[in-house]
Amino acid sequence: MTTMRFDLEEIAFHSPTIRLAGLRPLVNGELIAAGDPAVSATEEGWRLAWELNGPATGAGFVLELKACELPGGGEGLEIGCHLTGIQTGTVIDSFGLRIEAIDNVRAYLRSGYFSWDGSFYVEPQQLGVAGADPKLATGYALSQLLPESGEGSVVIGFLRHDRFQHRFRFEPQGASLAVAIETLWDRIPHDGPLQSEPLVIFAHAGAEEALRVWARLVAAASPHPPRVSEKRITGWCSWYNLYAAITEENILEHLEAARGARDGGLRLRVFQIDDGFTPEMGDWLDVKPQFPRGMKALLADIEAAGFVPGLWIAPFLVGNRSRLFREHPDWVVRDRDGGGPLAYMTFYGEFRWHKRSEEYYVLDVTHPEAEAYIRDVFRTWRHDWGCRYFKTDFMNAGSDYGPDRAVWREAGLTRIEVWMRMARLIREEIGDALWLGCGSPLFVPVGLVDAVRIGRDIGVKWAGADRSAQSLLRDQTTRNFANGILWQSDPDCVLLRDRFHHLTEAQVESLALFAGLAGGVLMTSDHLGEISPNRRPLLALLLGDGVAGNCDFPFLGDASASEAGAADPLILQQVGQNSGAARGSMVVNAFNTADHAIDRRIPWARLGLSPPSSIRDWRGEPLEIEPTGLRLQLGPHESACLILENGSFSGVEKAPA
Ligand code: 9PG
Repeated sequence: MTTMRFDLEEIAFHSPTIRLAGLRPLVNGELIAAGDPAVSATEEGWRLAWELNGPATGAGFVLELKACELPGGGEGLEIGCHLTGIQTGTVIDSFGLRIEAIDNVRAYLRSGYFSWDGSFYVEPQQLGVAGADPKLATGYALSQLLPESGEGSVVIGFLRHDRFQHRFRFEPQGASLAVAIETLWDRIPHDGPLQSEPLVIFAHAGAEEALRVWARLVAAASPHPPRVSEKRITGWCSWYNLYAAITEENILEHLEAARGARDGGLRLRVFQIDDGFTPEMGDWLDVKPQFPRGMKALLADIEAAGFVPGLWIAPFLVGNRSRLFREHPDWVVRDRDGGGPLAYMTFYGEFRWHKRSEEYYVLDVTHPEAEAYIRDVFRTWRHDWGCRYFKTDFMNAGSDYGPDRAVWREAGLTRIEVWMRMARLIREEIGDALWLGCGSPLFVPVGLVDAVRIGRDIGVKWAGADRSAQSLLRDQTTRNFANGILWQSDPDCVLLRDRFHHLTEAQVESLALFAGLAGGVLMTSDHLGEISPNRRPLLALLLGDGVAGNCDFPFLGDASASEAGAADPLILQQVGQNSGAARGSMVVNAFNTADHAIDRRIPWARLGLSPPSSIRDWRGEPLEIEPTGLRLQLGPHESACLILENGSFSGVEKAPA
């Protein structure tokens, strides 16, 4: 059993591989402890107490440590972090713990706060490089440390996310790594003692499974139990084909096509109209003339066709040209600097995102009238218009700014308490409708949303940081662990059409397999009557029986298979099928993300398997079985999606890498 222990002499955490030493209190980003902590035993563990100086002279910083049981077995440590004796009126932006020396770290997980800001492993030496992306040095909610030598990982993360934002700042420290782990207190009033949410630290033999353990702890600590339904969210969304050029006519044409495909056996459930039907952000009850009958009649048509009708909204956004802003300029969040409206997004040039506004502000949900308005919007959409699937977008507009930047009508709330007002009211108004959070904090809405977008927008090209395939490859692997535990994960729509993109046949197929096999949200924007006969079976395979599932990325965080120091271009995905007709079979999808061909043999034990009795590709073509391992010969960006039969796969223990 892998355990994490605390060494009282050294004042350090020890996993079998990684040591974390040099603990220092941080208040408002500054190290303000005088000397070493006084250590004492408590009923449950230990108490470390520091006396503070600087602006907090007379105050104390306390860490309470105790053992905690991990779901699935094993023990970790739970850390409570407190400030005591801080004078009322002392403004606290943040406080937490700095760990000065983390040894034997090959890489750490930089976990982005919301859908679009990415989660990926960073090697500490990348931080020192001039011009390095500043995102590398800052993560949120949790981190994972992978050892330089030895196996397994260490996870450090907070248990609750519905009151504070938690920040991890990384810094190279000689040959080791330092991290500041802070609670963003956001200047809320206090009368002396300040307490953080519990932080856990534990060691684990695996990488992805370790992150799942954290997700289960978060699920258990959540004030609302996670909404994880058996039913997978599948369907059609207008954005990635029609974009903003939607009209009642072309929506109905796509509806007919979707109905035909569904009646032909494809498990399509939701039919969602994306951005483009409202004239301005904020004016959510107005509809463009392209929808002459309004949305209610159109949603009724969608319902009558047997789909769950869905709509897109960006509830925090208010365009400067909206009627809402013209009539209620006091309903938006103000910028502390200058007192004008805080601009979350600006479009001063030619590109104006198919609307008129130059600036987008943030709806101040702490204003009672603004709250009443946005409640009315959700209530009307749900109960009058008949919307039963909500894609709420740009949700990070409500979590990006703290009180150092933003002024809300009601003071004294953390940014996350403000965000949660919006999130709770949405769930209250939409009842049991389905809800996908997009551009959304990942862990704050656990128990409120049904699904979360886990990456950036899909595009029509392979390479690049934005609207390309490549960012999905990165974010889907590092965020897959939460799928089915905290919510269904949404890798964004899969592109299936034959024309109007810059992707090769191999790329389209690989990307569809990669997203679809994950078992969470699976939507497409393409015209379902125009899917070519050779892609249709692929979509049918991926949609399966409509039951939500999950997959493993068994090589996540593994450097042993890397080519010449670079990250391994081979992504391996495994789906166990322990139910129904597929009992005893296992799907292994091998995706060569490199620009060159690869030829590999993966030993069966590394896949946690014995040699199967048969292998066929997803089209049914049989493959030769090699006794030593799975032979993979893949062209650039090509995938092999293989179905392995054996009859005894369930419960096979994974061999160590
Ligand atoms: C609708 C889209 C889709 C998509 C979302 C989100 O800055 N921008 O101009 C910008 C445009 C679109 C966008 C993000 C940023 O994408 O992820 O699925 O719903 O909005 O406008």
